[in-house]
Amino acid sequence: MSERIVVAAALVDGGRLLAARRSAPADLAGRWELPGGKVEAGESPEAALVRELHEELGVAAEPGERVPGRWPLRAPFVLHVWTARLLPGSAAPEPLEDHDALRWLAPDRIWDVPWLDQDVPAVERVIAHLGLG
Ligand code: 523
Repeated sequence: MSERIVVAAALVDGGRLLAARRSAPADLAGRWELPGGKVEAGESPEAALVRELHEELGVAAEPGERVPGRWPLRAPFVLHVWTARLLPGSAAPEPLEDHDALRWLAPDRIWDVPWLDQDVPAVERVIAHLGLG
């Protein structure tokens, strides 16, 4: 089966990184992730990122650049990460779907939350890429 990309956002505002706590499915609930979702057929990763952030968090966001790396999820999914920022005038993020809590993490707080196992190496790469911390 061919690979399917899940895009996730390193959404940064004022030097803090947004983390979202999953509310479903049961095996992922309570763990924290970089918010995002599956790229649909015919959709660019950037468009998927903007769509997912709008659906899940109610924000208007702009993708930046791809954070180098790819992290395998349950087959056939592979996680790709993009930087993103809120557009001027965007609503503040709210946990509308899939999440039940959000936190803006300052660099010295990033490891305070229990990230999904598969997000840990991605978050490490985000920190290095953005020079956070
Ligand atoms: N992950 C993951 N980390 C991460 C994301 C955004 C997603 O491990 N940062 C995993 C969780 C799911 C799969 O990727 O197993 C798909 O993510 P999901 O459920 O957020 O994708 P959606 O929102 O596109 O899913 P549905 O619309 O519910 O099909």
